[in-house]
Amino acid sequence: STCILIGAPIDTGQKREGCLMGPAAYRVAGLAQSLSELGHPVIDHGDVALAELDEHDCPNPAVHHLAETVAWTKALAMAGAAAMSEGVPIFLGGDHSLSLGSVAGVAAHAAEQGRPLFVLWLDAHSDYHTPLTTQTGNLHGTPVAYIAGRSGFDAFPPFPASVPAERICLYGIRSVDTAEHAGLLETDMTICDMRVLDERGIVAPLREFLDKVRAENGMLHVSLDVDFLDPGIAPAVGTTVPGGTTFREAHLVMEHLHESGLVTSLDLVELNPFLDERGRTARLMVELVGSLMGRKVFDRPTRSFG
Ligand code: DIR
Ligand code: MN
Ligand code: MN
Ligand code: MN
Repeated sequence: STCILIGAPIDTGQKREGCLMGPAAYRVAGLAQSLSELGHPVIDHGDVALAELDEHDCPNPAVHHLAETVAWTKALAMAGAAAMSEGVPIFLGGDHSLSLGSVAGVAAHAAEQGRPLFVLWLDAHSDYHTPLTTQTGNLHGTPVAYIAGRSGFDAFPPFPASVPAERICLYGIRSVDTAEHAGLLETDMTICDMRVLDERGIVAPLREFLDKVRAENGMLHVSLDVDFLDPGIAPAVGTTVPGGTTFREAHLVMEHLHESGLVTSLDLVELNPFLDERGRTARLMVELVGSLMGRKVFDRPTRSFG
């Protein structure tokens, strides 16, 4: 399938600078070439630019960069919806606030097609805050709530077609704030936290979710946060959490996603190249996208990881 690269150099969803270099790092790490080698045509739309900002107030004084985040959400939703009719959009972040927009665009497209959208959230965090519950004020911690149709997003465009919680799967989580936890307990979201994956293995719960997507002829959006991976293999992220997925677990997830044939869009988020070790994390992410797009272990060319 044709891969549509959409750069989203956004770093206002959290407080550490550097994520805005993410799209450039993926390009330098050879994402487009890797996809071409696998036989996928690649169209790189370059980086999305922001239109001017509108003023927005938020009752929660902790929230910062609300106007920027709303503007990014609108711009990325437009770019995402358009890219869905060209191929498989791959959003190059940028912090995870980009998913407020990417998934909104994808959801609008799915609704137009009359197909249910499913979301697989590969992350250490549940990102289920609203602008009213967040204590850090970092809006990268909110996209799952927006996608699921939680209230508190008054400054944002109404989410096009909320994704019912049963169609969202949080995978690999191991850091959940109190307010998120309370909110999640009221939903039917599929929550495969790290304990579940330790006990059941990385494949079985994923297969169950993919079976649901297939049974409903769904579209599948995958949101891959760098901190899904263990910090030992992926240090270039602002919010490392110990106990993440290993190199092979992460590749295995990607390989199963490829074999499912279900993935229709992808976010790559939270890479902070300023924290990287000679592009090590960026290259790992590019390798993971390779597995998601069809590279087999047996075909894998010899490559060194720094
Ligand atoms: C954290 C979110 N729970 C917060 N952290 C994230 O700031 O609300 N890190 N999403 O990737
Ligand atoms: Mn800032
Ligand atoms: Mn996240
Ligand atoms: Mn995270």
